[in-house]
Amino acid sequence: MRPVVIVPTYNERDNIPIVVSRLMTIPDVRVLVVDDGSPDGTGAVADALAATADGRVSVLHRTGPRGLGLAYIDGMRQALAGDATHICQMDADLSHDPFDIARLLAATADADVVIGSRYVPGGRIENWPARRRMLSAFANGYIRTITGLTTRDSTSGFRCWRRDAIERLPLDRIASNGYAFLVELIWEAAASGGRVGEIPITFVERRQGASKLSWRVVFESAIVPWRLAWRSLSRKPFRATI
Ligand SMILES: Nc1nc2c(ncn2[C@@H]2O[C@H](COP(=O)(O)OP(=O)(O)O)[C@@H](O)[C@H]2O)c(=O)[nH]1
Ligand SMILES: [Mg+2]
Repeated sequence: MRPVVIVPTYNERDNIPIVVSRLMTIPDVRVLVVDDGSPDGTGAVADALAATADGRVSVLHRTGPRGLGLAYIDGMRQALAGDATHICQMDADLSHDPFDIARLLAATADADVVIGSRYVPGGRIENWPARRRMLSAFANGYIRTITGLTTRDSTSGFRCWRRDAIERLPLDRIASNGYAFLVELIWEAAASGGRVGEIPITFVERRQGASKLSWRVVFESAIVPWRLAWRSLSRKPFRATI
């Protein structure tokens, strides 16, 4: 296995050294930090980590428009240009336990993508206020109802993919830029017949830095499931023959 863990960062200066040093304890793991010109200097901190990591850490400095989805697409393209056999996604704020990467990778033996899930038996959330829990639970129910996805945690940013599953994704056609990107990607994987697995994780709310969840991003997340529902209708075979 030659896994690459993509870690998108925006103002994560205090968190990224801890995340990277924990990931380095997992054999064979390489890290790709994708920074969007963080004003707090996260990019330079990541460069310093890369300089002392024996080639296991690299940094992609994005200069285009900021966005979680755009950062991941550029990161995935860069990982695919190398020899990665598995590509993982993980937040930089220590909400995702780097040590869980080993479990996610092992589970890709039976799935094309494995989600670290808060909403399967054994999954947990620590330190989230009631309104954030409600928003997340509502969002996942909303997504399942509208799109027909059966995944319990489609908004989780903690996942490992087999390389071929990422190669099959239409990365140049992904429309969403914010957190809805995570949903769109899982939907595309499932719609093309991919096997989506979920294993329980404990998600711990960040202690350092601030969430980037904004009303613009929430609004996009409300719209995208309807677009995906439309996409699934327009892809049905009976439509294609008209
Ligand atoms: N490169 C990049 N990373 C981002 C952007 N927005 C959020 N992130 C990162 O995505 C991860 C999740 O964001 P976070 O604000 O913690 O979201 P929350 O956990 O849903 O509150 C963190 O590692 C952020 O630094 C962005 O526009 N560009
Ligand atoms: Mg977070």
